Amino acid sequence: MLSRMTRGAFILLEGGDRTGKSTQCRRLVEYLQGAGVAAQHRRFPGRYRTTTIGKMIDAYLAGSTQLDDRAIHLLFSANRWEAVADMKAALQKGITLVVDRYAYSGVAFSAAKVSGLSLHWCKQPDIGLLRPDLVCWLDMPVDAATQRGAFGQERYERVDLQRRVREYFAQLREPDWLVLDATQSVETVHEAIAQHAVDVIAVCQHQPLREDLWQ
Ligand code: Z5A
Ligand code: MG
Repeated sequence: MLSRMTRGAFILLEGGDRTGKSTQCRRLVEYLQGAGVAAQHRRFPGRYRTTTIGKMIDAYLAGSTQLDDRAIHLLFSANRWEAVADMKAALQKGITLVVDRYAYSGVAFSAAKVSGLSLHWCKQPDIGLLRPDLVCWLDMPVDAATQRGAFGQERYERVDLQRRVREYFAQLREPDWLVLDATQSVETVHEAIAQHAVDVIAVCQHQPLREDLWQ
């Protein structure tokens, strides 16, 4: 009997600063690999910081360069588009991708600036990107998140901006998102994510990739 190639799932962790996204991504990849599931961690801008666009984003976040708000928004989006081929190849090989931030961060951070970029405008460049199979929103009050470590010198590490980012995540939230109380312990949050991830991996393995974000 012919065995049909199965694809991996695109699992996204989103949320404000210090909500535990990177901790949970690492924990989920470790758990899935331990269970025999091929899984890899990707980050935005993260892994894709080695590209020319990624380096421009890094310099901007560090404050060493200035850019128009629309220009940096488009660079963050371009950084996702330049990753699409790599992400699709991995998913089609059956590798589940656990992704740390994506277009929702892109829109929430740009819209939260005082420059008045609308949600509608911010979404446009990411339309048609790969759509995640599962979005986990790690949500918690900003004051509690800052107690996990004072903000450093990076451009967006300010309490007022982070509060607005949280409001924009609430506006972007879709009915099928898994919303998690990120004040809970690492293990409690992990168990909820892992259970949903396993279900999603099973359901989407024979489904085509979804290339219709916000369409
Ligand atoms: N940005 C953008 O503007 N546009 C875009 O399109 C994209 C991003 C993609 C860089 O992000 C910036 O880019 C970000 C948004 C913007 N700006 N800001 N600010 P980043 O992803 O590189 O940010 P980061 O440096 O990884 O930090 P983070 O994301 O804020 O942290 P986190 O990953 O959510 O948390 P963590 O590192 O896992 O945990 C933080 C601490 O809390 C750590 O000490 C943990 O041990 C602790 N922790 C974690 N979980 C728990 C629980 N459950 N209880 C107690 N303590 C915990
Ligand atoms: Mg992180």
